[in-house]
Amino acid sequence: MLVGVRLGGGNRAAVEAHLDELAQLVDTAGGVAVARLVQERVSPDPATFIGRGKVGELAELVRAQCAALVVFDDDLSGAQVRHLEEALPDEVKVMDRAGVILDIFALRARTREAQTQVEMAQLAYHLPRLTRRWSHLSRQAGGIGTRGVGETQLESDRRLIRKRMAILAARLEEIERERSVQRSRREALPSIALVGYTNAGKSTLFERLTGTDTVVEDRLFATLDARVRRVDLGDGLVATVADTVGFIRKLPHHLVASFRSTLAEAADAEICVHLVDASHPEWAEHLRVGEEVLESLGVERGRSMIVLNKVDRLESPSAVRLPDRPALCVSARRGDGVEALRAALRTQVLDLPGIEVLRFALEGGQALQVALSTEVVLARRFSDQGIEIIVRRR
Ligand SMILES: Nc1nc2c(ncn2[C@@H]2O[C@H](COP(=O)(O)OP(=O)(O)OP(=O)(O)O)[C@@H](O)[C@H]2O)c(=O)[nH]1
Ligand SMILES: [Mg+2]
Repeated sequence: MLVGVRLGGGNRAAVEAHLDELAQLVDTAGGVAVARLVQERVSPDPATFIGRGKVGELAELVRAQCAALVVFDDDLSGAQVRHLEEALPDEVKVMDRAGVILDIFALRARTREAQTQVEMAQLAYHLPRLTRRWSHLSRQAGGIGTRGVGETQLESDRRLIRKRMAILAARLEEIERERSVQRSRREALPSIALVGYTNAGKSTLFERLTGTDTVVEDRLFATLDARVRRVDLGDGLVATVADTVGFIRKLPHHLVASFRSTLAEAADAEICVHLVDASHPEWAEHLRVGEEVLESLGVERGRSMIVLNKVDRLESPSAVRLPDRPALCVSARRGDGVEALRAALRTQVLDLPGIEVLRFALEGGQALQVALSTEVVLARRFSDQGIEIIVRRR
């Protein structure tokens, strides 16, 4: 059962679009959405989010549909989850969007880095929600005098979680150090990151640009780890390109914090290619969410380049247009526009600070030798006129 709330006279279509996406998330997590309930309220009810009356209606629907799980599109507090579970038939669980996203991340995490980040995010998510009393104890003693026992148990649970989180934090710090060592080894090469909303086609484009096989799926969050490969930008000019974890609206903050080392790949890139699925009805919101995340990562506008993907699905390419900026249009799947993108990236790289193109006559031996030995050479090209090298000065 999916539950959405239209707060303060918000847009009904937007609530439905968010629930469509929530249904997709539930599907990715291995569930099936059987029905949805939308409630209108001025503000959320502190105890049940949707209000007592609506909870009765929800319980009826859950019973009628034999639903096992109720997912709210908005964040719920620990107390709200508890109140809702009490009011619903036994065994029915209540979760929010963040809980589903975490579940997907846990399913997808493969590397040690991703697993550590996911576990950290899960503990951070569960810590404030750890409010249940030990029901077997309170039932035995009729609830009287068990308060102390329950609280003690809860306290020791919390202590255990905090201890585990400290261990994970240390491990993540170590992983982050490793990553930054790797990054500094690659430092001489210009760095490009592919970023954007989940399912925008980042991995497909990564594959196109680098010629490697990657996991491409019509699923949310197919990629959880940042992967970095070399990319040829034409005429032998090389850079690194990173495929990254996708963004989504209402991405929980603790999750962003836990995924810092993965997202650092985007934050540190000299050029961010912000990929947007132009065939998605909500593309404009995806673009906005992406820009927000990039801003929170400290990526300035000048460093990012918007690229509209999946144009093969559009009836006319002019159907999607950005009001204030030019954007390249590509089809990562079919390959249209990818070479133009490569050329645009090449131009951007040549514009980066410290990058210079040096030309030497064929017999310009000495000066060329000096340049080759003192600069980082990114590309060299021979022609009738002489030798051209692209260097990066430090
Ligand atoms: N029609 C069409 N489909 C595309 C295009 N590019 C990617 N797709 C499809 O879109 C889906 C998602 O592609 P991915 O490359 O996995 O997307 P992603 O951005 O890496 O997604 P996450 O890793 O989940 O964030 C796949 O089914 C792709 O085949 C395109 O240019 N046109
Ligand atoms: Mg991907």
